[in-house]
Amino acid sequence: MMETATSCTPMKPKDYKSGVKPVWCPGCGDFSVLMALTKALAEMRLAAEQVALISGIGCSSRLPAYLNVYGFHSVHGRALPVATGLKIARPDLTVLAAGGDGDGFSIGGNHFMHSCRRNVDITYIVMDNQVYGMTKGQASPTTDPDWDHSKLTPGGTKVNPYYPLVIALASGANFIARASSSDPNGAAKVIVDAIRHPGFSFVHILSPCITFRPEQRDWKKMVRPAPVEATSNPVTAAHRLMTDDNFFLGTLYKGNRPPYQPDLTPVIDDLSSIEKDFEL
Ligand SMILES: Cc1ncc(C[n+]2csc(CCOP(=O)(O)OP(=O)(O)O)c2C)c(N)n1
Ligand code: SF4
Repeated sequence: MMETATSCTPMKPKDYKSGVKPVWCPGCGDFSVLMALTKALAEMRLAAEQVALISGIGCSSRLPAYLNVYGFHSVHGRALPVATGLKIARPDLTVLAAGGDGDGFSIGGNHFMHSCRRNVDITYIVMDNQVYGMTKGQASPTTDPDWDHSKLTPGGTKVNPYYPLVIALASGANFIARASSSDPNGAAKVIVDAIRHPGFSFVHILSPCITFRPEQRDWKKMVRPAPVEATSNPVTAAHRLMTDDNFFLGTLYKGNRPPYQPDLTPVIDDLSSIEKDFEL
């Protein structure tokens, strides 16, 4: 994406905060994602009024309230269509979408695939904690089959998880990266890279839910930088993404597809002839 507007004066990460105190549980990974996002916006020197953040529903989707950029807390699974419409109508804005794994891959799964395919120039950040945090711990599409949450899924779901990075690549996303809330500086770098890359950029952030999945605190010991540079070859990327262990971090794929940005000039000014065709 081109940096279409920059602030006149450099802003500090804290200048992008709204002042609203997050209601997340102390220790939730989403705090670090908020920090990473403010660092990324400051690094790019984007004016707050040139950025819009659209979310769905969930703990992670509360993010827009905590930033002073334009924000819209939409409905469950619908962040991407709203963000797509906004970017098409206002190509001058830096448009970001954000949410959780339940929001983005379950109810919003169809929008995820088609947003990758459509390749509008937006950046989609998913805070994956492999659980529905806000609704108290149901399994999500990325939950392991044997995760045994006593009352809700005794013995586990026994259903294989979904691999969002593989789905993103197969559906046509133009940029794919993984970050971790345990490394906010690394996450900020990846977000900057994602915003700068044209087309649909998908940033998968491992962000533990310490309340319903306290064992995810160990993710910080498991994540590590990917041992290779990002590739632009989708075949190479497919092989890497299908064989990695979900803990390699960094920008993993950078494609070359031109973004979709339709011409907004009205094709027909006068609708009366169409109305006539449909007259009863
Ligand atoms: C149409 C609809 N269905 C279900 C819900 C209930 N609901 C609210 S948040 C949520 C799960 C959110 O999980 P996730 O996206 O993983 O985010 P997290 O809370 O873990 O950050 C659900 C099912 C809803 N708000 N709207
Ligand atoms: S329930 Fe989980 S995801 Fe939600 S705020 Fe608490 S730790 Fe974070």
